Amino acid sequence: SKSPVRVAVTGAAGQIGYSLLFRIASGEMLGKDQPVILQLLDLPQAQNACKGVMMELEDCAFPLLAGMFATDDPNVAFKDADVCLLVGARPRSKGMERADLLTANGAIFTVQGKAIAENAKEDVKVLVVGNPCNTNAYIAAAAAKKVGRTNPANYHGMLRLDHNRALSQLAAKTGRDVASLKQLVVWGNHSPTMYADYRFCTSNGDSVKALVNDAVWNNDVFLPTVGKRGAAIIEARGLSSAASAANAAIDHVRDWVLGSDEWVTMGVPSDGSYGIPEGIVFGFPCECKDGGYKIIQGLEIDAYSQEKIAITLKELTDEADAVKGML
Ligand code: NAX
Repeated sequence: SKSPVRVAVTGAAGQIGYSLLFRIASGEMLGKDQPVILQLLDLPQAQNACKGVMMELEDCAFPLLAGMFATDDPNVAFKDADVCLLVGARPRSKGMERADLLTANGAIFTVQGKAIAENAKEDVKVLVVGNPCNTNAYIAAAAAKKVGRTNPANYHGMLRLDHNRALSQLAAKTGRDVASLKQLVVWGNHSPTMYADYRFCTSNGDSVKALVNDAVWNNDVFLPTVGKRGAAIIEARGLSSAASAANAAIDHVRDWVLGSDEWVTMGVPSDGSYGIPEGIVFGFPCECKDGGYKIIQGLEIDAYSQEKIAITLKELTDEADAVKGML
């Protein structure tokens, strides 16, 4: 049988953690034949809650769960990790400015990026879920780069929830099965500025753009619905998206590790593709194979798309500027 893979999860006592850990332990992320060891990181005041989560994990008697521990020390949590899911982050409190939020998270993700680079496996795969996830991933990658060892291209931000949200909206609009929809892209930042782009999307060989055939719906309904979905969930549920965010994290890592025949949207450090400045963590269409990923090249960017991409990019370069002093 396979030797266990070490998965570190931060913010393990939080609501996304509660939806995530059980699915990882049951094999939904890395495969039904892949044992896992869970390495949970959370703040000192959340250690008791982590204990409770571990008791429940025990009580599931998952055959694939080969071990687990909880800690408040990033150096311990990331030790020999193969996959790191960075879910814990500083939420925006009342009256907190965006700049304060960025620096508060900058402090967390410089520490964690360094701890990962110093302790995890050299080929570690890192997915940042905690918001602002693109810039947090950018910060972690920058901190990791100073240490060396790990691959800066393996520090990702999560755009998959936006991708999945867009897929469901398109399935409802076209009346097609969600599974039939291929080649969707969500460009940019995990924020309301993201640009979900179905110009290349097909359903059983038919163009989804032609099926929709409604530029007003695209601009006035589809993009705002996907972009503001997080806020709509908070409004309805009284809590932010958790199970769907955990599901998206599992999708992202599963496709990255096990490969995917389809395009998937990943927030990855730009290599300069599509004119996005190098290093900016940006939603791109990607192909995953042999444990790696490649940005799909050569897609035509029309004037409307150029404008949308410029808006979401501007937000990210502003965020990068705001944290420059910390890197
Ligand atoms: P919760 O507040 O339920 O849980 C967060 C957990 O993180 C808490 O247990 C807290 O103690 C812990 N934590 C805080 N700082 C930490 C640190 N420095 N090290 C380790 N643990 C730390 O939040 P939850 O609903 O689970 O959301 C977690 C994060 O995901 C938030 O930043 C949220 O904004 C973000 N989201 C990202 C999404 C995405 O698509 N990228 C969608 C869902 C979600 O909004």
